Amino acid sequence: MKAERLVTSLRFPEDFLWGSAASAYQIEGAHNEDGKGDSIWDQFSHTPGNVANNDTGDVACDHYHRYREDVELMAFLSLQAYRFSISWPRVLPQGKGEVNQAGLDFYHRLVDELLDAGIAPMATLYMWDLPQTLQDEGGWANRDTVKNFQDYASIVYQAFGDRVHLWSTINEPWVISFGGHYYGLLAPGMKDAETALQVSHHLLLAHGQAVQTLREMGDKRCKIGIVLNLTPIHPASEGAEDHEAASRADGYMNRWFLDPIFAGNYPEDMLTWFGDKVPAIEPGDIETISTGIDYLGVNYYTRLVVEAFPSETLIGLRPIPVEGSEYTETNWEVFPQGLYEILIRLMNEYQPPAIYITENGANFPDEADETGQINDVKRIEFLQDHFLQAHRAIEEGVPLLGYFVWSVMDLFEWDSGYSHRYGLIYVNRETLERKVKRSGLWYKQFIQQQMFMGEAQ
Ligand code: GCO
Repeated sequence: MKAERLVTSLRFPEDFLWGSAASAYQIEGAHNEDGKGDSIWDQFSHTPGNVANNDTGDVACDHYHRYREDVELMAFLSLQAYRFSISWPRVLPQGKGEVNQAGLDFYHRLVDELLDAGIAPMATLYMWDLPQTLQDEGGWANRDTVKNFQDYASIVYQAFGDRVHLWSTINEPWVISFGGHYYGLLAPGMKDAETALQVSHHLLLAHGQAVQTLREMGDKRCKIGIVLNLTPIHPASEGAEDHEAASRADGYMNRWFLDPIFAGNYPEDMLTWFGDKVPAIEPGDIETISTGIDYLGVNYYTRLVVEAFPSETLIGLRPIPVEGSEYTETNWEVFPQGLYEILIRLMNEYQPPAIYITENGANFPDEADETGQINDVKRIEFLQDHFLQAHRAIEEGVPLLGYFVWSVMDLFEWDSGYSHRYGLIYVNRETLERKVKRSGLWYKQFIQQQMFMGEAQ
């Protein structure tokens, strides 16, 4: 590693929470066991051509059966918190109506195991796996799904609210809306801009209602927030058109979600830009969406540099590669200072009461060395560079309370299947055997010392 990265005196606040994350469909497997219903991801991945190598999450990391071993590994890594998601169709196979006790029981076992290991659970209610039965009725484009989500949320709070004190409602509404309903790359694989915008509104509404429901049912210890993927956007040139494009991209990816949550309105410039595609918004919706949250979860991976591109019909721009920059396998630019930029901006423009980095990580090709160790030095550098930026932001007053590295283990990476590895723990795809990578060992040492330990020391 480069010498300047070996900072040894950098301390984070005492009670800062260091964790790692994963999600139900990406690791659990057991896709049709113990009464679980199909989700849109079961259907999508079973349709040939949607996922690289036609991989599916049928088995994934088999975490459903191996959760004990996995929690042991998390404890070995000294994780203080673990962020996971609950599979809605495991709890409610039809999306509504009858509860599947066996599904709830899995999460009871997982939560108890985590607590026994001294690891704080952070549960996400929705990380993309809508029950297929609800998709058949229109999915998130149908306003009834909001009510069904609220019912599902109450069942889950009732079951776990005594032991899980950190909750998030919806994970990455931008990706669900546009990745799933406009670009068609993710489940349910639709390509319709109006539907995507309607979905975005319903997701935000579902979020607001789920916050209110938790508050009403409430164990006072519970903290609740939403998780947004936020992306700093920079113009490709000094030209006015590229500047406008960058501002539009920011409106589309960041402000479309931040403004209603924190300021109680959709951004004017985007309402004008989307024109007659703007979704149906009923009286009272915005008030619900802007119900106060306890924290904002930020998933940060990269920035985008964009140029005006009028033939792109929804937003009129396209991202361009940056010469000289390093890229991950996903083709995302490595840009640690973007994390600082986004955190400072949140503090200045939106004042969230608290922030967690709910995801940050990278996929690089992981190769074992001659002794069989997975020597993922690039991942260590990536994390260390991002931790430094988080630290800078804390020093400037950003109320950052914790950091979840994505991901705890190699997992099903959505449309890329198993071809992309993000884990601190390596998963052998043939045997499903786990092996802690060098980054995992580095993170363990970092958490224990709460400061950077240069590897060379
Ligand atoms: C999410 C993300 C993760 C991805 C990660 C790497 O839903 O929060 O999409 O599931 O695995 O962002 O691409």
